[in-house]
Amino acid sequence: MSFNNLAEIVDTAALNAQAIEQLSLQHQFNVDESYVIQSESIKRRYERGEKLIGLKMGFTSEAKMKQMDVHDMIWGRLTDSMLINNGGEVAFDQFIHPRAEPEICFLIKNKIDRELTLAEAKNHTEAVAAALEIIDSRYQNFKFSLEDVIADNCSSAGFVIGPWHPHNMPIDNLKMVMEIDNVPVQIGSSSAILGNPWKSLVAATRLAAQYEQEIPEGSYIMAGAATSAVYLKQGQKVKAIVEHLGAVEFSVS
Ligand code: OOG
Ligand code: MG
Repeated sequence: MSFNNLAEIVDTAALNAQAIEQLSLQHQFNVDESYVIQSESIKRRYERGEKLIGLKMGFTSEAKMKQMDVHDMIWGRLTDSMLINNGGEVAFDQFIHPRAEPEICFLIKNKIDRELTLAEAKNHTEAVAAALEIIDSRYQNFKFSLEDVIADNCSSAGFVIGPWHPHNMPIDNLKMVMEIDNVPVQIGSSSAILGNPWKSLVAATRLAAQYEQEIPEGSYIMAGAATSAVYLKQGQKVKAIVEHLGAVEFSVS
């Protein structure tokens, strides 16, 4: 089966919210090839009119690597159809088995097309914010190999961004709490993200350059979750509160 066929399988699973068997059980592909499948599946979204609005990093914290038993950093693409307004509502039915996780998001000021140093990355950034990501692996039981999850655009399904703050405020050790229906379900620190979320942005510039994905001006870069992810149920209100960055929330209808 071609990479294009495999891309169609993951894309259709996402479109129909229908879980599929892990691709790697029937097909052999390496990490570079899994990024080809991802890019082909995202092309199908572009053909339906979706626009690239950012990138996401994954497995940038110990908590996430342990929870999913995947131990390499990954990156995926964010399109406009995944963006949820802060305080907005998402329909449970559009997902298979959604989970939420607390993150930090960067707003990119100038186009990036090469690996940046930490200082350069800061200069290319306009603002930082608290964020929540909704992940929804297209694979049965939320189980996958490294190659599977990359091919599936790193489980991307939705994201919400809180109020923006100047890029020069310290974000290396901020308390992060995720609440469901006002009850804390995850508590962590932004330092869980590679010791400092800025390092995740640097890694994003490296990986994007390696895979020839330009990061346009105005892109959102999600740094990866600071804690494990939590399964969502219909009717819930999900909120992340990040010290000095404020709150971000959505509800599931
Ligand atoms: C893969 C996505 C990982 C993160 O923030 O670490 C991720 C998954 O857990 O399904 O988004
Ligand atoms: Mg994430």
